[in-house]
Amino acid sequence: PQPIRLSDYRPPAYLIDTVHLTFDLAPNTTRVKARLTIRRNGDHAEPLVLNGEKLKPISVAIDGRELAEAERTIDAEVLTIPNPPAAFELATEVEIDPENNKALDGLYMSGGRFCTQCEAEGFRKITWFADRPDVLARYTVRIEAPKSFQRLLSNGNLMEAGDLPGGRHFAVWNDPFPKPCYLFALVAGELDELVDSLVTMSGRTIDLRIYVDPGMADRATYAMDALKRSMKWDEEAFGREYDLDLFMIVAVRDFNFGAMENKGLNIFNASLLLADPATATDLDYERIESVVAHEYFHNWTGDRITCRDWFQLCLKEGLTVFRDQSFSADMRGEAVQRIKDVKALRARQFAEDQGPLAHPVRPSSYLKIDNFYTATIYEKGAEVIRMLRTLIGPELFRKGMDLYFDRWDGHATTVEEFIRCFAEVSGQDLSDFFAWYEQAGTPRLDLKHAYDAAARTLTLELSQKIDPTPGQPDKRPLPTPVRVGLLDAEGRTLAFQRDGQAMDETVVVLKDAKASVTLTDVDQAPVVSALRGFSAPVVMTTDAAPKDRYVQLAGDPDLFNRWEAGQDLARDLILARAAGKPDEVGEERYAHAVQRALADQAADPAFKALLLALPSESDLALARQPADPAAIHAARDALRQRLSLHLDEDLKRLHIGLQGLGDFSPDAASAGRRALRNAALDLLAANPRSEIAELADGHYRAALNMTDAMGGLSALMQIGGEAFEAALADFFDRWKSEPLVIDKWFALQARDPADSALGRVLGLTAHPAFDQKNPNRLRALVSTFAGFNPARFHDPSGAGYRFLADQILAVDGFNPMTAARLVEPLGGWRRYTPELGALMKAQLQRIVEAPGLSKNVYELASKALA
Ligand code: BAL
Ligand code: ZN
Repeated sequence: PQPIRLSDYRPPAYLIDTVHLTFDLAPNTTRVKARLTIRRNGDHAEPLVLNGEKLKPISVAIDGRELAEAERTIDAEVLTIPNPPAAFELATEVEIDPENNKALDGLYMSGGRFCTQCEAEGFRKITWFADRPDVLARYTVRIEAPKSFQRLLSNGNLMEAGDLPGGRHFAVWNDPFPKPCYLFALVAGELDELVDSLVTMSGRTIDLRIYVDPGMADRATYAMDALKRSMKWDEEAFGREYDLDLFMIVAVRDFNFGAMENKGLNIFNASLLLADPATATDLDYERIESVVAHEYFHNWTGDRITCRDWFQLCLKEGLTVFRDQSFSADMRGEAVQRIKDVKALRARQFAEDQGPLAHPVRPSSYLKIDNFYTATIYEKGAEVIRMLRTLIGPELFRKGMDLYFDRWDGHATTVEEFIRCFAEVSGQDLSDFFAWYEQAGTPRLDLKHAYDAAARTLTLELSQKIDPTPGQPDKRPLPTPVRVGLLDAEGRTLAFQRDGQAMDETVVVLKDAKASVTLTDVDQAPVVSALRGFSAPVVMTTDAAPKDRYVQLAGDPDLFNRWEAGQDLARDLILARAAGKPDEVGEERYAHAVQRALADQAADPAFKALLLALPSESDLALARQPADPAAIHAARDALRQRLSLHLDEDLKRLHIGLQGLGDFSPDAASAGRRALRNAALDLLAANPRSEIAELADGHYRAALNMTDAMGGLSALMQIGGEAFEAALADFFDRWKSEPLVIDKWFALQARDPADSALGRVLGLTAHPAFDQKNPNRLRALVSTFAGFNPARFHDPSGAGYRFLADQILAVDGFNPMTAARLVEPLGGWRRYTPELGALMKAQLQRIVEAPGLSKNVYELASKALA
């Protein structure tokens, strides 16, 4: 297959101004009539070429005249009309089969309801169209269906609705805002409705509606609350007001994405919308808040201003992630949010950057754009925006955003134009900064410091290096903001001067491969607290001694670096043990330092819960190569055991002291207390004794909410044995009619590091509740196993890899987009020991050679081998 390249971009040959669609809905034989007003874009004689896949043609007419077969050609991918007029109306009719659409893009059925997913290229499976983001049109949509499909929804405002003969009804929707077709949406079916409203900053009342499975409306109240907070926040933080009179969200169970920002009609994976204390964990609440915000924020950064082409995907995604992260930080606390965001970035994006699938935030070629909804485009894309704000300052950043909204509202644009807005308002030349979008790979920064006691100066020497990535052997230095503060030996802030100005903290911008900065008026040899708040997405090494890390862990006022110091210490101890050189004295010292940090009455429980968690096995595998997952697992477990022993009394005290009282509240402070209590239990379970098994069992059985039930079950899993098996059976029995809870049951077992767990996971694929066709269920078992159970996935027999490849090949037969997202864990094969790497590679080869493979899976598996 031929790749699509950014350098080949050409403006559309034809523009489409208005779209009238009529849907006659039937599960196997939906008829779609389209009337498009089309005009030639520029002076040329090119044919009209419209995308269309899996469409059964019924008719094609221009200005009311049916075209003869010789006047148009239809193949599996396009409709071509050689000599259309300069301006005309194209009328087409096609038939489609939503019921058998198991790829879940275009129009399909979930739980007996019709729904759509058009990003990136699903609209072409609904009707012939210029399926590219730079063709913006105004849509009117008429939906007709039997009345059993109770709600008939599409984008925009409802214009008309009523009954039709034969037990049928209709609705007509109009969206006054021009949009690309990937933002089109349609939903039809029986749904309950939660209704609310919001008065905007200009005094308009917006009707808010969330549609869910019958009987589930109560579970949408948190999402509604999150929506209203998001709408207010966007007004306050970015001056953005909602535009239509109506905003709707629909929850569906079968969905490839997490959620989708269709104009005025967001469609959500039910797992990211429905919550009540009994069935959702605090993490679910947190994600719902963040994803509701993310999709809402897309109304401005995505819908009103969209991408010129799919290479610009980060223009809307990185920016919108940055916006949702900022919202979550305001809702839940900046430091805790930042730590969680950085953990996610390192786990997914850093791994991507170190493997064969590394790509720039703005890639320059692809086979299937579906494969580029990646951590690099989303999370690293957000980091790039965060650096931009650090470099030019928050006021100029806001000015640049205002200019961007003013200049590009109603248009499709590029990352260059976005950056141009900030260059204009700041007067800075940002051309070097643009390399962050074009260059793949995680920069490695090194920091050395030298203190001159006589001169009272501190010199910081910074250098950067970026390893080659596929297709990019040579790298340029990237302008990198490094936020720096100094501490004295007791961890107190040490003031200093830079360029004659007194300060507590400064941002050093490393523009070239090396930089040197001298800070003056430094009273004593300091502890350097660098890269505060993780001011750039880099891997940093320093010449700091372990004692400096202990000072930071005890009291760095930058809470990110306080946490990071603990992680650095733990990582070094685990890697030393994994390499056969355990530092027992260091381990005791670390356990003692964690104990002191836990005793800090001023610290937030959510922060303490993060301090208690050791670096993940996947993070550790990235830190030293070739990685031996079994040795890492054993070494990490050993440090957990030592911590557990050392902190035994403290953990038990926390477990009792933080017991929930009164009604459940999902707020951040209450969630933080639950997180710490469950983290304490989790660590106690690392040193299993009968009293701890009883404690975990009691915790599970007394749980009044899903967070605690999962905490108890997970602790029991670590301990294993009959109590765990009984609780697991009890959990299934209690929740078997709740699909979102049963997903958790599958995911928990997929994470079990016990020796027997691989057999259990294989067995679960034959469980009556396992359903490969449902992406949530598939991901709960298969992605969780491959991504979060390194000890068992990397089984020396290769059985874990074979299991993943079997699943990829089976799912590729009906849902290539979701199958392709399972490939990544095999992609890191070069980072592992040669024996494991060879086994992983063999499975990739088996995948690539499989007959009838989709472009999606082929692209990722073949790149992983290259
Ligand atoms: N646009 C796809 C889903 C999301 O990022 O919001
Ligand atoms: Zn998004």
